[in-house]
Amino acid sequence: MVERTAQPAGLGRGFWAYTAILTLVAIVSIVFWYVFPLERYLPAAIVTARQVDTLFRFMAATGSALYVFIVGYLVYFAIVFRAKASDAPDAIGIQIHDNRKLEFWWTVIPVLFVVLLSVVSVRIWYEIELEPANGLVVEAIGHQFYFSFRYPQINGEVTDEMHLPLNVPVTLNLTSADVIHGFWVPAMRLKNDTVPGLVTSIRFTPRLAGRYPIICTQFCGVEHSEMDKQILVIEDKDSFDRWYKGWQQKNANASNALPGAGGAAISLQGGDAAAGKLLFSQKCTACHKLAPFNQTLVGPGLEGVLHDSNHPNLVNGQAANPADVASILENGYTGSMGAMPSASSNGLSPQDIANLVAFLNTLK
Ligand code: HEC
Ligand SMILES: [Cu+2]
Repeated sequence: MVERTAQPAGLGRGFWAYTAILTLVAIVSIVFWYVFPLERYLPAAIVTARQVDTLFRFMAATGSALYVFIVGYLVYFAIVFRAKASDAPDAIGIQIHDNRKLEFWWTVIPVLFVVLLSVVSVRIWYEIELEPANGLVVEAIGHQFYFSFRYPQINGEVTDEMHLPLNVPVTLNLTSADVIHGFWVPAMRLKNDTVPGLVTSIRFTPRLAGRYPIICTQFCGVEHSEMDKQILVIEDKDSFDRWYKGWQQKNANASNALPGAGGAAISLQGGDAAAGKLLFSQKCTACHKLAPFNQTLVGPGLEGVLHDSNHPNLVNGQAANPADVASILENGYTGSMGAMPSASSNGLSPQDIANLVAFLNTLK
């Protein structure tokens, strides 16, 4: 086998003409991505959607230009340096190694490109993160197979459309009642998974009224494909207020009422400690040990939650009695340790809560 260091071999007669054509095609593809009317096909529903589009255009343009050159030269060399009919059947091409100049440039150019890409992405990510955190706080909870929404001052859950007022900053807290789902509104260009037992948030400000599909992006079970039917409605303040009042009335007596909203307290009669023990192992052990209070996992140890004279009060300052524990299970509580999910995020029925409290009451 003949090996030799690369020689400035002839590139073929048409090489520079071909390079000129590739350059032209690359320029056209770059211009294409910068003039393409993205928003005609996918409206920019929130303030930072356009930043994401800027990143998309940049990546699509540079990606297309690279593609044109790489595939272009691949095809060119395959044709120009193909085996000749006169070559012996077992002939191999000239074996070449080491070309300092080439190796230098094919290292430096991609590195510069990746650095540029990360600078552009980090700047855009920063702008998205800087979105104001105040304003309206809404929860979206993934279920098999729909999303439900909770709003301050609306009892229970909103289960069809999600409404948001124009130009009001929103913090959307995401979690799941069963398996992992993905909350995605393409028109917002924002997406996040909803994970059971975990609350994550995305922040944004709606800027364009309209109706936009919400899509689940994690394969979450047999009816996953049905999770593209719900709509995010962005509308002016008046329409939003009307919708909001409508749900306040509709849900006035919803079973998982928020504290102080006049909802009935959960009946703890007939709590089944054995059923509660099983449920505890399924829904609570990710965050709680059956150990003394100070043995924290995510939340405190719960062994003595109802019978520990060292801890007469619950984390929310209420006395440690069954009714107040039930209230924490129902409404959730966010304190110094983090977020204890509410019954709707944990998927607990009133009977489940009664069973859990009966179980916790047996621990001493
Ligand atoms: C995602 C983690 C998480 C899950 C899941 C979770 N909890 Fe909690 N829980 C917490 C955190 C964190 C706290 C403390 C909140 C604080 O004060 O910061 C807490 C507090 C509590 C308290 C009050 C304890 C006290 O001493 O005041 C009780 C009772 C409780 N959880 C019961 C449960 C039960 C029952 C379940 C299962 C249905 C459960 N939790 C599931 C995180 C969790
Ligand atoms: Cu899903």
